[in-house]
Amino acid sequence: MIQAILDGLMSRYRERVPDVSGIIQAMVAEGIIKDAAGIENDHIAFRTMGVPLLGIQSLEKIFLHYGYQRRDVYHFPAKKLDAYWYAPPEPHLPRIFISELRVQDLSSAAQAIIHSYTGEVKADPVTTLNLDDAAAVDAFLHSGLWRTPTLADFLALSAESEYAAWVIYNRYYLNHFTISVHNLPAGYNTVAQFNAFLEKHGFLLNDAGGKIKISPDGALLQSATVAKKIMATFASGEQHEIAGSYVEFAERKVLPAFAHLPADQLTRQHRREGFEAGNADKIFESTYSSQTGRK
Ligand code: OOG
Ligand code: NI
Repeated sequence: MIQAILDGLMSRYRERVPDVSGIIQAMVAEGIIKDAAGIENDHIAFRTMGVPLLGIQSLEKIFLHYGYQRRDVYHFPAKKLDAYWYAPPEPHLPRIFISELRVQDLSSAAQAIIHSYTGEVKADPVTTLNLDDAAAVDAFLHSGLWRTPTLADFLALSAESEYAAWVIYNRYYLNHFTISVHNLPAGYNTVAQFNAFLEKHGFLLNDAGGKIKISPDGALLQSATVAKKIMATFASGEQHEIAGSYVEFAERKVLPAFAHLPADQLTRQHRREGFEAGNADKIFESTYSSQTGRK
């Protein structure tokens, strides 16, 4: 069951990212929702290493197996990333966004560090998984694909690609889930209003390119918290604080063709779909030190 896999991802993520429970509690306390079940999850996101046996082509097999469909590709030349989004088989399930580091575009020193870890993977690990066994898939998503990195390797990668360093330590841990704001009660159903609510409660928002990331068509608005630091234990026991995961917020406006529909008839298909490279480019920075180092 895809639901069991998604639940497993969300439970690990809630444990690692205190902002998740913090935001849900603040929403309940303010009367925005009755409980966590009142939140619509717009999408979840993963990061991967773009090497032959791993990357998007490997991880996506899990979700394709469960009926997700690959949609648009996005390129991030400056960050050396590519990404796809996947449409869910049923409208109550979250979309999925999977990005991949263009490892071959890094310096030879950084590539050598990455390959020293990813080289431990001798076959595409998803091809040997029984994808119908949700418990096996859950265990796979939360187990090491390669040995625990050294702090020196982590820091060397960070200097060149903070994304690379994030993945070498965090692997397939959920990078974020996304609260859909457009179906929330009036007063909270725009990203601008929801951001004001979050800041009133002390949550720190990613301000790269502005706190609200807006697609050129004006119909997809996104914001995100800044990832909190987690204490990471590296090889031989060294401890160092690194960026964990974050929470995102999305507002999808009703498409002009459906503007006449009454609010209670609106469903996902009437709203702006997909993602936006310009928005995503800034959202990635929620785990970058330019954001995590802010006060
Ligand atoms: C993903 C950033 C992009 C979106 O919704 O456009 C994104 C990441 O930080 O890995 O989440
Ligand atoms: Ni996102």
